[in-house]
Amino acid sequence: MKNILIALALVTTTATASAATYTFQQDVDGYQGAMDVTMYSSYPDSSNGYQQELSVDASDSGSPNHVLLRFDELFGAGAGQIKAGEQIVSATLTLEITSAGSGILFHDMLMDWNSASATWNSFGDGVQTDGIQAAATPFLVLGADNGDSNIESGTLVLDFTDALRRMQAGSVPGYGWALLPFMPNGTNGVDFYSAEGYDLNTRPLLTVEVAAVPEPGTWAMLAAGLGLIGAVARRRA
Ligand SMILES: [Ca+2]
Ligand SMILES: [Ca+2]
Repeated sequence: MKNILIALALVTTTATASAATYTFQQDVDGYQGAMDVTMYSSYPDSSNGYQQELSVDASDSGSPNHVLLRFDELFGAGAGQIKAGEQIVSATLTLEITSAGSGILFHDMLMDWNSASATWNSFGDGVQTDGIQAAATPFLVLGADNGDSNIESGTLVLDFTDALRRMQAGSVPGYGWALLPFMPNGTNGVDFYSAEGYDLNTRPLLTVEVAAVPEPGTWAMLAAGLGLIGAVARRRA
């Protein structure tokens, strides 16, 4: 009796706590929620959301570029979405770097934006890390304030676990991230494919692994099983 109950409890919790992995990449498996844009100080009113590559640079022919990147529709009840109550175990952002460069500072975006209308001038003078447009402190810093190729070309995989947990918890509004250059010496631009990249597999990719929380019924069954085990043990004692 006791062994059967333990086995039942273990099987039930293992089944509901199995991990799932969600991936979000523009136009792959029906996902349409990615958006990105480079804002050029040299073309301060020009809208560039359609470009196949993005560029973070302190000096693109003398002028800085800022990049905005976001993934919408991550959370919900749909088949490919992160469900309410699912615990984020890990998350990564994968970028396909086409030009090695100095570095990138990642800030949470706090102001809403759209890649069809975001320009250097629409943010005043590029994205401001003022705690209103974007968070004052970067949550991830790659590379250094020099002109070296600190970020190599090729596939770059970044740990975005905490970034996704902030979104799930609602401590950030979910407007994605500003990708900013080191100023003033991050003069070697980092380029990578956008959500419009010709090859779908090179577009920015968000991968989120979750562990399901056991449903209330499972907990009840587990508790009942443990209670019976306890009762059996007490009778034996
Ligand atoms: Ca874009
Ligand atoms: Ca470069």
